Amino acid sequence: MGYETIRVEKRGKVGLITLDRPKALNALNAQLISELSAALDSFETDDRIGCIVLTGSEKAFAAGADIKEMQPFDYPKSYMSDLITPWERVSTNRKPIIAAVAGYALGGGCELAMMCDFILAADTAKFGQPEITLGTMPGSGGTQRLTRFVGKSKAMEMCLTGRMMDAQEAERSGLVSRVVPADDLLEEAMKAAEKIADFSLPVVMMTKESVNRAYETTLAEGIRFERRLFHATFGTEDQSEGMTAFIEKRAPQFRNK
Ligand code: CO8
Repeated sequence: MGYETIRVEKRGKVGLITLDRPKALNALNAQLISELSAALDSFETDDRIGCIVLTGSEKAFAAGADIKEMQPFDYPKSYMSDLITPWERVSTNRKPIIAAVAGYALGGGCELAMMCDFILAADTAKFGQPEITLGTMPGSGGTQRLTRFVGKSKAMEMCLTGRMMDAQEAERSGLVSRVVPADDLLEEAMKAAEKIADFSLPVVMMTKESVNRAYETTLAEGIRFERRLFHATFGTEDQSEGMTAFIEKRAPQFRNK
């Protein structure tokens, strides 16, 4: 499929998606979200892909939802157009997605990064929910996910003032997993993705599902859910191979079964 707003590549077992609307700082319009959803769907169903990296440009991961597209909307149009639902394909994808963020990740851009499984940030990254400055508010999970990442006080301050946080603050407050020099961002993201893609895919997917469950349930239910999946890993050939390889002091050859 030909894409106009993203670039899509397969690099070995890693699917790489680059947001590509440079003139609009990768503002997320309906076309981009639709293309992103299609690319994610194709990687999700591709057995050869074990992990996905989502990135932007040096200047912007994404500077938010496309303000020019939204500006003429009234309430019925905003409600009926259902612009936000397609974004959910990012958070419902069953394979791991790493957001590699350099430059601005604002509004919907920050929300998009937070829908991924973890965020690797360049030292140039800037995160923020500036919707309040436009007379609106986060609409794609910002008030919910940011609060879970950084806690109420910081999330509230960011959503109410529109202040940006830099990469160091984002790491300190748990929004990003790691900060790396901007020049190394893609290489570091690819290294992490290749590592994940070399593990057992069903076990990787179960692990992702289990960590995500922590956000949606009580501790007791989450522990029970984890235990069921832990037991399920013993139904895979890969668990047998992984443990046998350890005992035989060799590298495991996972077969994704
Ligand atoms: N939408 C549309 N165009 C944008 C956006 C955007 N979010 N951000 C930047 N652009 C465009 C600019 O209009 C400009 O285009 P042009 O050259 O045609 O005027 C071009 O990108 C370059 O931008 P700037 O000249 O402003 O670049 P600067 O380096 O001076 O500034 C900033 C960079 C600080 C990032 C600045 O562009 C900015 O403040 N952008 C807007 C940030 C923002 O408010 N984001 C939140 C948007 S609202 C949102 O995300 C709601 C999400 C809810 C879910 C949505 C579901 C649809």
